[in-house]
Amino acid sequence: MAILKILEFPDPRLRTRASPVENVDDELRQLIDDMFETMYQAPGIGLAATQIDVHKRLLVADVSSERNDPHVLINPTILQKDGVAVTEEGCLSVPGFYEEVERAEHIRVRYLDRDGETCESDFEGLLAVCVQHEMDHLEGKLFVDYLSETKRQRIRKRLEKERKERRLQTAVAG
Ligand code: GNR
Ligand code: NI
Repeated sequence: MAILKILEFPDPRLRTRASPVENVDDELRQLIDDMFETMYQAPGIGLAATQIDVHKRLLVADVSSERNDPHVLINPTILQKDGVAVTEEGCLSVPGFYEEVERAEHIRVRYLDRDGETCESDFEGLLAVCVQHEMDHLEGKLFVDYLSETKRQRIRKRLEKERKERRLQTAVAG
């Protein structure tokens, strides 16, 4: 198991469109386990492969408070969307910022599970929001893209400033 490094906005690699997974094998299952470990320790409710610089169509999620309801979706496609849900979203790739985003309330998704079996599931509530947020990552899209240009720029500038200060601090300490 391993904790993987999470890319942060505005890293251009977060804009990569992920490619379909061709083989659901032991190597992929190792990556899935590492993604869960990374998501749980962050802590986050979801993680897309894009965020750890792996550009494959793969996401993990667990929105339960007990952290015992893991979901793995490989090559997900949305079959149906219904209703509207507005949620205050955050993102491990945009640390410290939370903004309201409008998504579908219910979704039906087709995907492969960790055994490579085709599944269809209905998701609602926070899990539906999370799956849509993660599927956006696989398209190179971030929740900040739903905000105004002004808000997005403000977030980008603050994160760039924080990163610069962290670099200076490391240089002094090191
Ligand atoms: O941990 C996360 N919380 C969250 C809250 C509301 C809507 C979406 C999310 S996903 C996020 C983890 C993450 O960045 N996944 O890509
Ligand atoms: Ni995210």
